[in-house]
Amino acid sequence: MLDTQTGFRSQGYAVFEDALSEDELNVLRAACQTLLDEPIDDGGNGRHKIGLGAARRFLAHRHEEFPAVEAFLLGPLIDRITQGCLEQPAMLFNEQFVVKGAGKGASFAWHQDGAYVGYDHTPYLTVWIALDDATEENGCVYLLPRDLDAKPDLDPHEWQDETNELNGYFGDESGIPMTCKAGTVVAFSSLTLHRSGANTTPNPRRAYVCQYSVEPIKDPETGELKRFAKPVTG
Ligand SMILES: O=C(O)CCC(=O)C(=O)O
Repeated sequence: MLDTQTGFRSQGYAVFEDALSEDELNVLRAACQTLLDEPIDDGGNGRHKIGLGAARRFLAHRHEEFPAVEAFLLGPLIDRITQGCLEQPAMLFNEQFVVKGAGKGASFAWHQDGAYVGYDHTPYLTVWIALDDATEENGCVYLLPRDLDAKPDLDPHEWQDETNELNGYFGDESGIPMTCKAGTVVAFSSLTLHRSGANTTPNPRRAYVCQYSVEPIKDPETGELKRFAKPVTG
């Protein structure tokens, strides 16, 4: 099952096909639906305003309300994936569902996740989990492979007011489409450039994005902890 971590440092990502059980998928889908049923909140209160109404919803930082989600986030599958990629114990730093609305789901521009942190930090791991089959039609993620040892830094990003997002790549590459079945994990570094397409299908495209660091991520000026620092217990 966990087959491709060997290339993680040289490629900047690894794919774990069919990684989640049906039960794990259902736990995440149920939590996602509960949050989707709430009124839309496009961000703010210390979060980036990256939502775009029903077209691109980020349902963030609510795992403590769902004990089974928290158990998953800190459990054995995540332990294997994070140890495989980071080669050391990890802690939960951040989590959010990302839902592209049916028929109108917005794309998401090229970025490195670390560009959203706002200050120097040790690169971390994003664990992107498909809750639906991901296709080019419904807004899958596209990656630019990156040798993490050769290119260990953040690239310049520009904030785009019209689309509520950072853009960190201005070249011609369209990236490798991470088309996959629901239950697949695409794990990539916070240095790996990625984007996602629009959802033109009649069904929503749901994903769960959880992020793992090797140390607490703190504002170097204030010492304030960003998000979470919960050890993965396995
Ligand atoms: O799920 C997606 O469409 C991409 C999400 C993403 O790039 C992110 O949360 O950094």
